[in-house]
Amino acid sequence: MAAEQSKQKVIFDHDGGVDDLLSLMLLLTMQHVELLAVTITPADCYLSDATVSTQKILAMFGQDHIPIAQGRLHGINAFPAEWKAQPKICNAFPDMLTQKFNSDSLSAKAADELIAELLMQHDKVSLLMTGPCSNLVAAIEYLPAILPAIEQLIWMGGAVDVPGNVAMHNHNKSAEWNAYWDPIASAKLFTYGIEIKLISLDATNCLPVNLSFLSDLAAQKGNHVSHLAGQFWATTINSIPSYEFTYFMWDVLATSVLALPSSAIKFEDVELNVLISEPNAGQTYRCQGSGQWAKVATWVDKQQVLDYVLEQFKRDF
Ligand code: AGV
Ligand code: CA
Repeated sequence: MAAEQSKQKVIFDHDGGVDDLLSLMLLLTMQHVELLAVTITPADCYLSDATVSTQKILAMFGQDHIPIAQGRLHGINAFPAEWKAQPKICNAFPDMLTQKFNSDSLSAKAADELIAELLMQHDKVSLLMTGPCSNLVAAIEYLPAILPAIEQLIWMGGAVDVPGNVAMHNHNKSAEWNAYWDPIASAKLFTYGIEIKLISLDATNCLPVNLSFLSDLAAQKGNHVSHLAGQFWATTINSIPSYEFTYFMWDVLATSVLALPSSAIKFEDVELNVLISEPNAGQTYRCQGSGQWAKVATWVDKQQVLDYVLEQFKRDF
């Protein structure tokens, strides 16, 4: 019990992409984390696929008592259908097909309701979000009293001093997709005074998935988790030939922030605001006086992140 109390409490909200699933695996390797729940945003995925993947990964790590809740909110700007379908293949790998899971762990509550409920019951909770922020924003709008329970929010989202990755007819590429999906929620997120660590494209751009890293991971494929992670990452190598050609370790970097030493990542305090109208919807920009201060990751020790991921995936569960 005493050991449990000293653990870092985390609620993880993801949106079912391949790197969201890898992030869940990485999170489950972290001995210092007590995972309170996993909630799913139906953004860069199909909700049913993402739910099964989540249930099976939790079961694989012997953690299938952890509650899961599905999001009921949909952003204004849908993800391309090809991207949403991409993680489907993860559920088709033999290790995933044969994995049993606990269907009781799927909560009858919606994601925003479960987040609100848990933040009423716990304090000093870290939120890790690797998709859009709509579930959290809805929870706060419904119950602002939960705000003091949030110790920090680590969010993979935004692009501050670098171009975004939204390439749509109504956009000028100034935004990152998680912030663009629901730009109104993204703008609200920076009004509550939450301690936000923003893992934006500024930091993730240095971590493309490449064969050198995958070779290092393959060298430890005798380990079950490394083997499955290698298969998941392999599906991103022929990154969907629409809009963009490189798959990055976006969410995996954000997840690593829970464990990386301060020497491995630099944050800059930036006053930020979010635009909500096209062609800039979801753009996270530096402002003066009208925004909220956030810690934006500006530099990461790339090798330290990769070494950490390799080390964690080497462990047996
Ligand atoms: O913008 C990065 C976010 C991350 O949370 N997602 C993918 C990651 O899960 C959207 C995204 C950007 N480019 C993509 C994305 C691509 N080429 N394929 C799939 N998703
Ligand atoms: Ca994601």
